[in-house]
Amino acid sequence: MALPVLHHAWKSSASRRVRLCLAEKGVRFESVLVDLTRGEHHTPEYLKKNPLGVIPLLVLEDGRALFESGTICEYLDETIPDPPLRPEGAYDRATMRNWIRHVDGLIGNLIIFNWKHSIAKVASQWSDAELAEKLRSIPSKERQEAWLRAARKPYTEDEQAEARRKLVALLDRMEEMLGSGGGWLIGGRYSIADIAVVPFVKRIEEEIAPDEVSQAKHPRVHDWWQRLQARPAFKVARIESFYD
Ligand SMILES: N[C@@H](CCC(=O)N[C@@H](CS)C(=O)NCC(=O)O)C(=O)O
Repeated sequence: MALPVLHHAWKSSASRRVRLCLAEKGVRFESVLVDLTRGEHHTPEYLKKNPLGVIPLLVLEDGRALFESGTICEYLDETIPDPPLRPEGAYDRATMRNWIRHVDGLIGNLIIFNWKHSIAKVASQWSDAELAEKLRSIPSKERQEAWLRAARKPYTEDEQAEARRKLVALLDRMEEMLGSGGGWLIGGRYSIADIAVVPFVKRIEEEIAPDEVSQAKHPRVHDWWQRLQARPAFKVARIESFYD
């Protein structure tokens, strides 16, 4: 039988979420790696399947396509209920969706740190003509700007400090949510609410503000992070270092 096909990249935050979800569910999938620096997510064929021109994209066994990592994770949880990855009850599920939306809104702050590794290195080598052609194929204004910045205008120290501040505020918010006692962010069990934030915490701990994920600064987040990384799915999903 055909397997679902995941179009993704190992270091892409949104792809990491979907891989975590697939790993928790024990789903086998075919892996198609997308090279963002080659614009493989901006080709007409790709845009037909995901008009947003981003990864991940999950093509189901029957050929239908799904995009948006939070949506894909919810779909997987609805169609493969075991183990459950959404909290019980309509209110907690609604809260989970708002949380994912909140975290999604912070992605621009993560990009500032993530793209300086490989993406900016490649993009800064493009000629003006090459850059102009790449920008034309990008469907959203916001991402056009992100690529332009990567290619020509590195983020300033002030912009990086502001992005770091917003990402640390995410840890503050998590610390508060974890204070309600259940050990996980929403509804007392591990869920897509936790998965949504894993790629952020991984990068905050690795490079952006390592001492903030400490027992001293955010003790509940620190404990949550230890338990999260100990889950077998974390290894299977290959949430690995940006420096490798
Ligand atoms: N809200 C989307 C965000 C997807 C997204 O931003 N993906 C990034 C990688 S983490 C991407 O494709 N970036 C390439 C680009 O913007 O051109 C989701 O959760 O799936």
